[in-house]
Parts: sequence; C-alpha cells; structure tokens
Amino acid sequence: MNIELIDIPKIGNVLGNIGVIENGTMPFEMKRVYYLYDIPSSAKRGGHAHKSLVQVLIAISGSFDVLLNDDVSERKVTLNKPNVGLLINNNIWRELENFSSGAVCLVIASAVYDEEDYIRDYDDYLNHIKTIRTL
Ligand code: T46
Repeated sequence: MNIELIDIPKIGNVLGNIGVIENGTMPFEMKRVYYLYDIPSSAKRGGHAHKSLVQVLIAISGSFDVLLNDDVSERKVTLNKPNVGLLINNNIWRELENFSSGAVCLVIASAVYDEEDYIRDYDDYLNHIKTIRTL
C-alpha cells in the first residue's frame, strides 16, 4: 500500500520540543494546512479517497486510528506522536476513528480544497481503482 511513516524534524531540550515543517520537509509541495479538533470520541471522519491529493496526517495532540484500504490490502495505523507523519498517497480509501480526548489531526496537503478530487462513495471508489489499474 502506498503509505509511509515519515519523521517530522524535532528540536528538543529540557524546556520541551519544537516540530518543524518547512519547504522540503514533505515529499511534495505544500499547498494547504488544515486541522481537525474538538472531535467527539465516537466520530468517524474521512470515508473517502482522493483522486490526486497527497497528504500527511500528524497527531499533534492525542491519538487516533487511520484505517486504510486500497482494494488489495487493509492497514490500521495509530497516530500518537507529534513527530511522526502518515503520508497517504492518492487513490487510497481512509477512515479516521477512535479519537482520544483533545486529539488534534494536523494535515499537510499537496493541493487546495477541491471537492471534485474526492470520491466519497465506496462503490465508486472500487470502480475508480479498477479503472486506473487497467490503464
Ligand atoms: C481527509 C481527512 C483527514 C473545506 O471547505 N475545506 C477544506 O480544506 C476541508 C478539509 C474541508 N472542507 C469542507 C468540506 C466539507 O463540507 O468541510 C466539510 C467537512 O469536510 P470532510 O467531510 O471532507 O472532513 P473529513 O474530516 O471527513 O476529511 C478531511 C479532509 O476533507 C480529507 O481530505 O483526508 O480530513
């Protein structure tokens, strides 16, 4: 599956840590930053794939699970460290759940928001993935 855990550079000392993300830190050009917060523990976010968008998810506070599926394999990744990012390439179905109290999911994205890039129906996703595999 086309995902990867990446290290977020950390500057630390006895006074605490600084996580630094700047041009060149991500394996793509950063175009947008957004974050999910005040998420009820029962909430399930995501439930879609992106045709083109690539992004990195970071649990900058608390923890949550990311369920990933590319129609060939399934993975569950628990994010709980502010210095670890989950790179999710395009055409991967993702769901986010099991948010801890105070969890914040920071997302660094390769493009600005475009609803046309989303596939929000799972059957549509399966059809899409079959089509691109036969190209
Ligand atoms: C993803 C996960 C991790 C905007 O208008 N601009 C934005 O930049 C975003 C991210 C969302 N929106 C609107 C679109 C919807 O009307 O906010 C509403 C909620 O978005 P969505 O249902 O897509 O939220 P999540 O948490 O399910 O998904 C988001 C990202 O959309 C998605 O790319 O991978 O976070």
